Amino acid sequence: MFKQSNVTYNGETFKLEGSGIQKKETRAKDLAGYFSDSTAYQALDPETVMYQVEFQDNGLAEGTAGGLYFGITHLYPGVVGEEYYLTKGHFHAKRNTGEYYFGLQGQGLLMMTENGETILEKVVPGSVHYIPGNAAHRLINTGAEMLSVSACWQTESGHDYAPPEEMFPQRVFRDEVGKPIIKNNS
Ligand code: S6P
Ligand code: ZN
Repeated sequence: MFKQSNVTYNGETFKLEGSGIQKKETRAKDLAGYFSDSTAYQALDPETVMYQVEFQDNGLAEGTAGGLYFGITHLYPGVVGEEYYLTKGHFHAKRNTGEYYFGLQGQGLLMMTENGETILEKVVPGSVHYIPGNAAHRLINTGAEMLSVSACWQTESGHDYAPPEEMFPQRVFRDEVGKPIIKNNS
């Protein structure tokens, strides 16, 4: 017999719809220590939603071997001081488990760092990104609209939120003409 999936992707809203969707919000208060300009960070309303992650609840517990998760991250546009809004970023707790990202909406960057070396890939609608299993990774919204990016990762990957300065030696700022520039952490 034919069966309908309980989750659908809506290409107009860039969101998941249906039953069995889990959502997680990350607010300004959750990002202490992540931005270089601490004065500008303190000036944010702590309840400001910076990004939302939605993913299909497929019933698998994190840590289960052999499974996959599918989700979408929606990262708001903006700057803290001159540093673009970003996701925390993480290693996978189980190293050497890769991940795919796929750009849906907006303009941004995927920052990947492995052994101190940073790669920044431009994320645009339709761009496909492979994240190697040992790379710390985060999204950065360099555009004026929401950055929405889908992701597929292993259920056994987990997340290792190491201190940001240990994961990412570089940062991305808005320059005087509104273009992204890369700076080393001092
Ligand atoms: C999970 C995948 C994404 C991120 C999401 C939020 O492996 O990489 O779903 O969890 O972009 O980022 P973060 O760093 O706060 O988990
Ligand atoms: Zn990940």
